[in-house]
Amino acid sequence: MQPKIFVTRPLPQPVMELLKAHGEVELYPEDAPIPAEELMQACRDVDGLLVVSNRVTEELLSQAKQLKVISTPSVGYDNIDVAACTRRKIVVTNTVGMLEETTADLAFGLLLATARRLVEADRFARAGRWKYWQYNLLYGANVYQKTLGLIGFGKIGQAMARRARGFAMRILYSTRHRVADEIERELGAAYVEKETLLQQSDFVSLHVPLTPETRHLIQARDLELMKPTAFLINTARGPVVDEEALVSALKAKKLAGAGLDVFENEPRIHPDLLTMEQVVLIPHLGSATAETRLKMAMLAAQNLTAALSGQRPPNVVNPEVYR
Ligand code: 8YV
Repeated sequence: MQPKIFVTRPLPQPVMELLKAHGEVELYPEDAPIPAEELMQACRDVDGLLVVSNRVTEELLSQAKQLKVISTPSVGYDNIDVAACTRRKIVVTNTVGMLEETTADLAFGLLLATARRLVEADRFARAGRWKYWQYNLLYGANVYQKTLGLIGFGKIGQAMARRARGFAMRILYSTRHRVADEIERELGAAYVEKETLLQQSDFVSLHVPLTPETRHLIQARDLELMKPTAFLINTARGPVVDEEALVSALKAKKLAGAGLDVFENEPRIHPDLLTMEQVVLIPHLGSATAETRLKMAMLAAQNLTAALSGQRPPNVVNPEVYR
């Protein structure tokens, strides 16, 4: 009997074809989250689940007695209760290696847009407010030769460092596991404690996964340490920042601005952020290019079909299931 596969979003045709070659595929046809109850129903008799952004809870898993593999086309997997999957010997896979450069492009773009007020300037121009060239119109902040503080120094953090070198930036990083000397030398990055990084950086960019340890990693006391001229860039996960504290700090001018791709309660954006000129707000677009999304979806399908064929997929996030 062919394995049953459930896919929560329409994916590019070659990806769907690959899945169909390996099993009986059922698809939620909208590019929107499937309602939780419907997902639970759909998973009752499936062997493989390819899930985008929906939460995969213990409750869902308890109903999904046949499930052997869950594959997500993302690097983050905080939407999946991985510990509960491991207890049930369900393999969980992600798409590490596919989207880091694309996400770093966006993070650096957000940094530039925030520093140079690009979105505000666009709003100004479109509103017909540009009457004549002005010497002091829409001053921004220099990026060149400034200090960039990277919190989290995995693949995306390091890709940011490579971009920052082109801007002759001084690069600081803080992370749980300090990287090898060669990598520090190659990227010209100095390891410092988070407090030092916050105090010295002109731009603080977040590149950690969301885990219980990183939830609210940036709180009021951290924002307090930042320079009043500094900017916070978040393309990681919204809950890494205490959004209420960020709003208060921005209002009190404890920092100069923020570039945010992710939010604490997506897709809700804090209403006060919506009124602030010094923030750039974009809807979770880190990996959003056609090329990268295709590669992510393809790898997610390959991970899924490998596991269903009894092979060990290359991107297993819970290798304990094989012990
Ligand atoms: C995904 C992301 O597109 O990879 C991640 O962790 O945040 C994005 O690239 C998004 O999570 C949907 O799966």
